[in-house]
Amino acid sequence: MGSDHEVNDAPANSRRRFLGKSAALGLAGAGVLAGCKENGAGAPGSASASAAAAGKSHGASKAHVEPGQLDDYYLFSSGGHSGEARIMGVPSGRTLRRIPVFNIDPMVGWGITNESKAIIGTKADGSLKYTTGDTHHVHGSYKNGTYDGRFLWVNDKIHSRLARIRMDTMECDKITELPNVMGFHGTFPDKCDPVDKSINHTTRVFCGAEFAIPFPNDGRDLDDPSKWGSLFTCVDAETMDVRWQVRVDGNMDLVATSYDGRFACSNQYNTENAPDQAGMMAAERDACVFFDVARIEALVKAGKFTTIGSSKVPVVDGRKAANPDPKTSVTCYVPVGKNPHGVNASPDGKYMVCSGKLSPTATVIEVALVAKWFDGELKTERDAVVAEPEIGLGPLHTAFDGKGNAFTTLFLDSQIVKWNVAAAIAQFKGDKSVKVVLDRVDVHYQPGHGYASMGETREADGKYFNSGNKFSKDRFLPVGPLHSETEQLIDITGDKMVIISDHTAYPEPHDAIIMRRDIVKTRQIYNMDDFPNKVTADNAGITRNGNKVHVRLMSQAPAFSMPVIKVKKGDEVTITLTNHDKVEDLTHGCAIPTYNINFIVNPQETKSVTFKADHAGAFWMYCTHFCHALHLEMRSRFLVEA
Ligand code: CUK
Ligand code: CUA
Ligand code: CA
Repeated sequence: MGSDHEVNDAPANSRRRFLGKSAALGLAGAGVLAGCKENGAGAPGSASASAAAAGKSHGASKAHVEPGQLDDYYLFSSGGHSGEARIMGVPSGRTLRRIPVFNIDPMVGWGITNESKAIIGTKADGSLKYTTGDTHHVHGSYKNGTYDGRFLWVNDKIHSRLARIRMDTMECDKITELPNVMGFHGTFPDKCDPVDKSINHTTRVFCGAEFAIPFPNDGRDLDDPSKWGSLFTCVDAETMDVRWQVRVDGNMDLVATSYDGRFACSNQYNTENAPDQAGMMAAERDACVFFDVARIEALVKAGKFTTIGSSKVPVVDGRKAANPDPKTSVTCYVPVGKNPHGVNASPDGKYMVCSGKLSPTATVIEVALVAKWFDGELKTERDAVVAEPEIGLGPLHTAFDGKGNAFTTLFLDSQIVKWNVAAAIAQFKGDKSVKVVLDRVDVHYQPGHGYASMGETREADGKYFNSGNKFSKDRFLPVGPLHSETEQLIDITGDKMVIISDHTAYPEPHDAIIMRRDIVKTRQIYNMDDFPNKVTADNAGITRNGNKVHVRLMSQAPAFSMPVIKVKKGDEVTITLTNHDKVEDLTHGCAIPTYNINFIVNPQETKSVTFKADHAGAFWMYCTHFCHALHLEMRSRFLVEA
């Protein structure tokens, strides 16, 4: 096949140097990507494809979870521009749940019920402020350097919102819109407090903004992008209020946090601060910016901040010009490869790895050396870099196995490369005898995020790596011009990576985490008393206040508590429904034709909807969720008098 992507062919990369500007521009071009199918690695029949096929027969049993058996891990995934988050089982790849967050989901009634609308946010007229979202990164709350199973956070890149999902119910309970930023992309919770070491759990969530905008963005400075800027934001993990922001030089992309709590950091691909693509690729190096959290908060406490527009959030200046002395600086810009992508913390807490994207390298930054720079003991920021191995073309994201090895997705090479961090450091020091790249495996095709089981915790266990591929091309039955994405699960327990299964993903997941199942403790049913508006036999029925009608309804299989509900045209109707069934998994639905009402209530749960009764007639309010042999008969007459 004439492929130069041989498995284990480390030297193949040595002849590829940094991508030139024109080649890099081609990155975005369809030609380059389309070419992968015909000529690229892993095309059907190539050596590497047969290697993958061989792996399949070997691995099929490893990914197979017998009927009735449970997976060992949960996979919590972003859903991209679907606006949702998702839960899958690992290793089976079974889809377990979709969690609506920034999108509307009639299955559960997200964006339809009053309760979910209040979380998403409404305009003065009660309609939703936004109905779209773009989720990229899901991360869990930490305790002692590993997941504690309390919360997940997920970003919305379109409208710069951070959402929290409570893991006992796997539902979004808060959404915060970040002020004065655009393109909120990377997010990561802290792992402990930078000052008070007794606080060894997540209390802050950090958010990086990709796009520069005018401050405030009210129509000023439209023709002068040199005045635009980006802010790094800290959100309180409990209250979800925005605590502070930092103005930076350049932009931010992905975010990572150190295990000691001192730093958050973000890779920057636009240190040039350019408004156009050519300008964003002008510099040979970009940076990974480190934030000293305690110093930022000391400045906020001392009142050394500004505010922007109508926002009251303190904004600290983290630009280089405002921070000439490392000993007092709040930021440290460590030079890394050209236009880097992900930044990931190694599970031993020692390193941050920035993937090169337009450079065929990964940059390894030692956290302790960054701390030395902040103490004034390091000559240059670059001295914090302890390795920069060449690993392949288009490195995007790196995961770890907890045994000293890193696994990086290579977007252009359509490969996962396994490399050893200690060997890379030795090589950087001048040892030419070490083998840095240990293995390569072709994936299908163009991987974006890759993540390992428990890989972003101190409990990284080196069992599975999932490659989130952006193109599936020929991997699945064709379903029209829009393809499914391919998620490929890789067994990383041995020296060689083995692809053990393909599963599909609706476009388009970015990052995800793989969490051991014993950490996740969900409720079986809701607690009725958690809902202040619960409906019981004491308050059920209809009450009227002027033209406001409140229908308090109960469901218990196979019936709603009222067979007939009569209102008048023009009434503002609120229906509050409490599900009195206590049996696990016994969900009822409530749909009203013409009125666009559709939601469910799980056992012991209460939800409400409010709408205007503007059509006279008879409407069957029916149960949508198959609940009983008399499910089809579970309906009431909603009558609207003319
Ligand atoms: S990003 Cu999509 S593959 Cu939004 Cu984390 Cu890198
Ligand atoms: Cu209740 Cu179907
Ligand atoms: Ca750049």
